[in-house]
Amino acid sequence: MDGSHSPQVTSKAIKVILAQPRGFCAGVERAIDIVERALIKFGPPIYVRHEIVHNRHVVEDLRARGAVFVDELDEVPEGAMTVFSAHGVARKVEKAAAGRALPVIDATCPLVAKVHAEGRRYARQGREIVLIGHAGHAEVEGTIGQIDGKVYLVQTIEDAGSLTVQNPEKLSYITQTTLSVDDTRGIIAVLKDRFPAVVGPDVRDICYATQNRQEAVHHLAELVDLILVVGSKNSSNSNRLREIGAELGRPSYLIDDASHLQASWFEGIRTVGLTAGASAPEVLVKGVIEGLRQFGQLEIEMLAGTPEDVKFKLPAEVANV
Ligand code: 10D
Ligand code: SF4
Repeated sequence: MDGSHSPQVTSKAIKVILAQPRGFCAGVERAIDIVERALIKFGPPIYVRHEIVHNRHVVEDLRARGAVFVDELDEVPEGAMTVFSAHGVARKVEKAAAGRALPVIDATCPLVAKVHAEGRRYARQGREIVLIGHAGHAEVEGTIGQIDGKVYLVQTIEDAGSLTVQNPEKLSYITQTTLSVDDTRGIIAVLKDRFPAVVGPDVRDICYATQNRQEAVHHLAELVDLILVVGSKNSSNSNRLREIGAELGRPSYLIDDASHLQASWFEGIRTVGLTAGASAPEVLVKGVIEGLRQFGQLEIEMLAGTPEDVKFKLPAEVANV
């Protein structure tokens, strides 16, 4: 491909290497599909508690089509069709919806729900639970609120180093699905060192999509001078991709779309790595490629990466739309 049609093209050549896999995961595809199908089946407005996924463009697009995003259920009118976001909700939110007899479709990713179930299982075994994750994140609030019993939130190695628990012999841990695999391994190592009887899934709560996209950035960083991650500021998994690029010594930028590109980033840069978080649509990646043409003639290459064929079943309420 070349950019010979663009009047802004310079003679500089930039190689763009696309990470593989990148962009939408199966949980995000399913969550967006649920809202789209609910709009078709029930008609607007469809109320969505929290952003369905953490992507500005996805949210704006669905809003334009009749989705109404609310922070809390008390903003939902009586009887209105309500969708819970892919990040999951606390039990009290489910109960509040049931108490008001709101019709609900749950778009919680099955892999987030699996972590909820794992935490509940540990609680039934009489274990206290350490949740490794980020304070204030929707998934973390949902997971804590799905588990009866003591849950300690640990965000860093330092937190793990200073944690005190009631019974170290009955301790378990679970994790948020979108963490850095390397950081999480470090935190688990400290927990195991301090509480040898602790049980947990190692890093397997970090979902396949998160792990594959991180691995692809590791590979990308060996080949490029700079990394662009398409994703929104509040997207945990997208932030982790940018961080990994930076930790591997490559200037790395998290951008919502091509409008965020800055000319100064590309001075002296010959090779650009491009990836996208699990909530970022591919159309935005295409837009960024188009946007990059203003900085030079592009040569585009695609990395080989772990193939993904994960697909989750839709909830019964919208399965036959
Ligand atoms: O912030 P995040 O990475 O958890 O969410 P985002 O909506 O960006 O991506 C999908 C991931 C989900 C729903 C958590 F599993
Ligand atoms: Fe599910 Fe993983 Fe996607 Fe989160 S990032 S929605 S856990 S598949």
